[in-house]
Amino acid sequence: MMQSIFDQYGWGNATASPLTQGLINQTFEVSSVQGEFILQNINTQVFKDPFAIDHNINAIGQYYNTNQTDQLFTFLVPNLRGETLIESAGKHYRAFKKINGIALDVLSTASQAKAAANQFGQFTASLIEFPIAQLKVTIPQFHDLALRYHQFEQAFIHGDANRISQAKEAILFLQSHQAYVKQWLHFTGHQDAHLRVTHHDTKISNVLFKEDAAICVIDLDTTMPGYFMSDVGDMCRTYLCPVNEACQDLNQIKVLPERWTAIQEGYLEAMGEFLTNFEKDHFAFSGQSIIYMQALRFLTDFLELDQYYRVERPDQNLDRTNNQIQLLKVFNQIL
Ligand code: GN1
Ligand code: MG
Repeated sequence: MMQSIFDQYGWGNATASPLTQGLINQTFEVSSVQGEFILQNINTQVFKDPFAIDHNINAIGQYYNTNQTDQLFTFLVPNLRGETLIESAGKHYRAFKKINGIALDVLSTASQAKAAANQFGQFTASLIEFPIAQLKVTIPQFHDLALRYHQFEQAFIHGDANRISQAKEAILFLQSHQAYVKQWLHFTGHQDAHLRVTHHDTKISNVLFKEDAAICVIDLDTTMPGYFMSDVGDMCRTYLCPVNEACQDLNQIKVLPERWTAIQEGYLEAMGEFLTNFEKDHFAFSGQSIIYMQALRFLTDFLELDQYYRVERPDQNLDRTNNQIQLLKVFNQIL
């Protein structure tokens, strides 16, 4: 199976070992005579149109090739037929040239938070002049908080009855914070909120580090037009706390104020000149709304019997939900 894919790329004597950081796609590190590559099997349950992703990554890559030739970027590797997306036994694969760097699972310092925030900010800033209409929407309404709330409501009506009663407390908490949805709609409907090239998955493992420097953003599957809140919000969700979304011990969930300062400084250093005052006023709301959205999404999936996020045990999506709820609570305490 793997061999037939290697053959399509012309990789001789290749070996592949799995990388397990992502929750959606299957990822392998490939080592071959031709070099080191990242090979991914795209989850087409989640990404229904893998050609849209392929199109976006190539469009941005071409833009950099013309306008910013020194930009480090996850360029797609063509197979022997020149295709950057291939189908094999009903599955879709694509490969990247491996960039040397480390993907962290959690951060250990505020300076890493600043460096990552700055790198994601630079990504959007570097594409300010990119013709955004060229980007395809890879997941429709991906960060639409109103839709996420609606899906959550559907799940606690039609979802698994046992799980609904098991998750009662989390359901009540999320219902009682529904005001975030209204605030989100107020933001997105405002004339001073702008659509820009947005990554939509700015967790720490999606930026490569070399020592303490963030060198390159990776995983552009959800890069599409969006609001800065999506990126800054996901930074808050994943950089503020010393433990990540997998931690089940709620006592360890804390928000480190110096990380909150670091996110603002790092992001604004790159994006400050482009954001409107209205957008800047929504910095804290970015964190609140995206943490809230992630709690809704994990809980929805728990109630729907884990159809979306990969799990190793039955309560994992509920534990992830409770982790995110706790994070939201402690984040609100520092604001
Ligand atoms: C998913 O696959 P991964 O880990 O890059 C998800 C993100 C969530 C994240 C939570 C397409 O990202 O939105 O924030 O899990 N991506 C998609 O860990 O749903
Ligand atoms: Mg991702």
